[in-house]
Amino acid sequence: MTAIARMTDTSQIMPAAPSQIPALGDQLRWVERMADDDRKRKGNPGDPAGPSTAVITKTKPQTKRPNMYRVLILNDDYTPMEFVVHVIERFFGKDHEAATRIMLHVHHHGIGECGTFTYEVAETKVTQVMDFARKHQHPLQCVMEKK
Ligand code: TYC
Repeated sequence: MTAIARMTDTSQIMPAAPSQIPALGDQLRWVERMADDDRKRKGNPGDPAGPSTAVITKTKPQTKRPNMYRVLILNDDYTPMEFVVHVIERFFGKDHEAATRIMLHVHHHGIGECGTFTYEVAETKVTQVMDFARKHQHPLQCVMEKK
């Protein structure tokens, strides 16, 4: 409400009886005082937000960590070890030593992790590995698992 608008609420400024209407000087001082109150509440003219339009600023950062997925390969009796090493190098960016370590882990334990990715990247890796294994007629299996 502006100072001028508040003038219509005469109960705040004037006694009820018309015979006691304040002198013009008093009315002008009242208007000035009300305008001053408004400035204190709203800031100066040109300030974007007054009291009724205040926006509560969130302090919590609006960044969320994405769900992550492990991409795993499974052991089988037929896929050649060197093929598995090649797959791990080619699709998971591992050097020969790391790829060999992962392949041997899978060979001995039945399953092993090639990497951790967001959903769409993990899904793409699984598809690439499965397509590549099928193309070479190996039964190698690749799956993803939510962390
Ligand atoms: N067990 C396979 C062999 O003896 C090798 C192998 C390793 C296959 C890892 C799949 O994910 C695999 N030829």
